[in-house]
Amino acid sequence: MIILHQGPAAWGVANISPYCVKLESYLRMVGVPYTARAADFRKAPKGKIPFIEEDGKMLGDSQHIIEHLKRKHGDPLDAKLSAEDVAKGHAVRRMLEESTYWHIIQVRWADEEGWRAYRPTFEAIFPPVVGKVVVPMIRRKTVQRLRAQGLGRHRPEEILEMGKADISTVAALLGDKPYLLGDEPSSFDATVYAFLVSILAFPVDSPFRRYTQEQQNLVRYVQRFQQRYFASWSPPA
Ligand SMILES: N[C@@H](CCC(=O)N[C@@H](CS)C(=O)NCC(=O)O)C(=O)O
Repeated sequence: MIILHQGPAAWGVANISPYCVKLESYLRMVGVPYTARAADFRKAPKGKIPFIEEDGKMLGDSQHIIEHLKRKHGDPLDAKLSAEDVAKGHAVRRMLEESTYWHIIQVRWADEEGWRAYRPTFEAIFPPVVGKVVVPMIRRKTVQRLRAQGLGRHRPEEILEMGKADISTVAALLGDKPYLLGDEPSSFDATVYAFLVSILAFPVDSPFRRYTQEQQNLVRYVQRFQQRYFASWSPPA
């Protein structure tokens, strides 16, 4: 049984981290059994979440873990995809994980309204006194990372336009299809669902979330995926 080390659930979503939602989604899609556990970052092989423990070995990075699981258990979701579809899925996944991710960070960590909503959720990961001290330091570091990545250097209206362009891209590629690449889900849907639900479920009415909510096909997509793979899920007690 795989042990999935990850962050906490919040806002009715399996995890506060989109990468953790992605990996948990994939495990559910392929039916690989797992138990979830609160991550201890000191054990994280790449210093990030999620990571897994399997036969006493730790493995980090959601995508490396998925590739490992494909090698070990086969690849029922992607085996029949054309090279063009794999390329399309890869491009969307990279965009969401390397670009759209920073818009999620901007809304939660940098924007004041987002931070007011996110802070208590993030603080709850730590013992009470520790959280009050450590979390403001993590916020400073995260905002510095936003600048280092580049997004944090732009004006708010420029950031919004850049985020909207990512969302429009997913909406246009999805179109009326039930899943990103057609009638059946592929592993890429784990990422698409994870990042969209992370935007839509965060309880702040930001212009970025509003724009995403306006893309009806994306909203329906998230509901469809959730119904199929998370109907039996409930927040850990
Ligand atoms: N490429 C990694 C990214 C994981 C990632 O960035 N996780 C964030 C949480 S959303 C994290 O652990 N951040 C802590 C840090 O960067 O120090 C993956 O796919 O697993």
